[in-house]
Amino acid sequence: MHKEHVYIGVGSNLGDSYETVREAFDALNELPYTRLLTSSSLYSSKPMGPQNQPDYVNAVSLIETGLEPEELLTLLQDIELNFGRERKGERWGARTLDLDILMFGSKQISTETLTVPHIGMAQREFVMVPLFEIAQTMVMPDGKPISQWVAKCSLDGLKRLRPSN
Ligand code: 5RY
Ligand code: CA
Ligand code: CA
Repeated sequence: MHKEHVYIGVGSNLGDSYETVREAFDALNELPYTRLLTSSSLYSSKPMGPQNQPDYVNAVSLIETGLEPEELLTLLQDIELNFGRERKGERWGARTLDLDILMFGSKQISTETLTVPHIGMAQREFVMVPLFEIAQTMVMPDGKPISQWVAKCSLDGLKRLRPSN
């Protein structure tokens, strides 16, 4: 089967976010035609966008999958719902779990439901720092090495969390 490497952004800021992110890694590994290759450390991060919400726990995972992008998106949304995500209140509000497709091989996708590479990821330190941990030689969609983007990130508000086991 044809398989692609896909980077997934993981975030949580409701409930036991540390535990939720760890369990989300397991859920990714249990997707059909998919295995989890590696995950970054977990990071605590100050909210970007609306500020009146709890700090986030963020991480990035790398999976290998035979799923098509739209199939993967649907299954990621199912996982979010299984973790109790509710869609209500303001845009970009607090959530128990958020799973974003950051990169899907070298595909560029622009549909009603899915934009890949993920818009704005290069400006979000809570994406770029964990991504750099697991993909130090990645070339970004603009052709520049990831190290150049990470160097521009403001790191205040981002803390690497100590592994709990
Ligand atoms: C900006 C606006 C909206 C950045 C900006 C969003 C997370 C954004 C978050 C997360 C942290 C959101 C999307 N300028 N903050 N804010 N972690 N998601 N720290 O996962 F990301 S809402
Ligand atoms: Ca997100
Ligand atoms: Ca999302």
